[in-house]
Amino acid sequence: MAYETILCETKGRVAIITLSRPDALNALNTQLVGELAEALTGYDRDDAIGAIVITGSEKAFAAGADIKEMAPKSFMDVYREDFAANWDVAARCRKPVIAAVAGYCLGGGCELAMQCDFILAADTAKFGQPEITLGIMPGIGGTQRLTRFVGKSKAMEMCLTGRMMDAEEAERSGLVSRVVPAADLLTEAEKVASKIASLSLPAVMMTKETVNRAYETTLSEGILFERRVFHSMFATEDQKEGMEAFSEKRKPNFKNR
Ligand code: CO8
Repeated sequence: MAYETILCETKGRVAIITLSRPDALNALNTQLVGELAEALTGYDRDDAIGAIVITGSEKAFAAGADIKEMAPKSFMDVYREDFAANWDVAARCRKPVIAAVAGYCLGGGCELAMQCDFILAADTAKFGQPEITLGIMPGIGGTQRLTRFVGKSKAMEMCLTGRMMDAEEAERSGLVSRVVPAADLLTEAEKVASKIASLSLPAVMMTKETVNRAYETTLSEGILFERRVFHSMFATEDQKEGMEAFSEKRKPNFKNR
């Protein structure tokens, strides 16, 4: 499938989607989000893919939603079309999605990265929710997800002032899993994605679903959900294979069943 605003490639069982609107620092517009949704849905359905990486350029993961596209819209326009209602494209993916972030990761770009399962940051990454400086606020989950990641104080300061957080502060605050030198970002992202993609896909998907449950429910309900899913894993061939391989001191040969 030929896209105009993203580039797609696969390496083994890893799919890599690169946001590509270089003239607009990868700002998210309707076309880009549509193409991203289509690519992600395709990879989610593709048995040959075990993990997905979303990345941008050296200068920007994405500098936000496209301000020029949004500027002329009226309240009635955004309300009637329910603008951005389906922009939770990465959050909807059932396979693991890793954001590999270098440079600006702002507004809708930061919200997209936070929809991913974890963020790997280059030491050049800068995170922020600058919408307030445009007279608006985050609109695709930023007020909610950022607060869960970094706590109220930091989230409030960032959303109310537009202050950017550098990679080191983002790691210290729990927004990103790791910071790596910019030159190694993609290699590291591919490495971690291919590690995940080498494991049992049903176990990976069930684990992702269960960790995400922690954001939606109480501790006791979450633990019950975890136990039910854990029990169900004993119905998979991969559980038998994984445990037999351990006993036989060999590498497991997962069949993703
Ligand atoms: N939208 C459109 N174009 C953009 C955007 C953007 N978000 N960001 C950068 N660009 C364009 C610039 O206009 C410029 O284009 P041109 O060369 O044609 O003038 C080009 O990209 C390069 O940008 P700069 O020249 O500004 O590059 P600098 O290195 O000088 O600055 C910055 C980089 C600091 C990142 C700067 O570009 C900037 O401040 N960008 C805007 C950041 C921002 O405010 N982001 C938030 C956008 S609002 C948002 O994300 C809302 C999400 C919720 C939407 C859903 C609502 C329901």
